[in-house]
Amino acid sequence: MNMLGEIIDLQSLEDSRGGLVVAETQRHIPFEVKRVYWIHGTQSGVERGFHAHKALRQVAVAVSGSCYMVLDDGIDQTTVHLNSPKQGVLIGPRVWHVMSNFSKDCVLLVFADMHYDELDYIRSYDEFTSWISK
Ligand code: T46
Repeated sequence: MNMLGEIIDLQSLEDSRGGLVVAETQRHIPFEVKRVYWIHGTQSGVERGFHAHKALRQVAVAVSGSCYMVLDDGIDQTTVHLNSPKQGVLIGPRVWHVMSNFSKDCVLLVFADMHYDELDYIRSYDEFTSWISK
């Protein structure tokens, strides 16, 4: 069982030309990556997420800009400030999550261990709390 809001340090290489960040499967990303997507151009004041996944495991990295993510496992809640291209947050299954306060330049890159499947989403908080208590 992973810690709620576990931060993953990626490999960061910097020289006089700038930075290069590496995310390798098993070394930094604790699963085989099946899908990568990114969220960009989020308007000011917009909140996203408001769901949990039944089985999906993900790592989210703000490769540009910043945003906040609230993670809630039904018992504990934690807030993570994603503001570095060198770190990601692990979003386990059975974790309700909400992203907010996106900076204008925020690009939130997400590594996922399954292809997209809407049936894996729980998009109602009431359904989430009753599902995790089963
Ligand atoms: C998550 C957080 C961090 C697809 O068709 N394929 C995909 O791979 C994804 C990720 C989404 N979609 C569709 C589903 C919706 O019709 O794109 C639309 C927007 O997705 P959603 O409203 O779920 O976006 P967010 O920002 O609320 O959540 C996303 C991911 O969907 C979710 O898995 O954990 O980012």
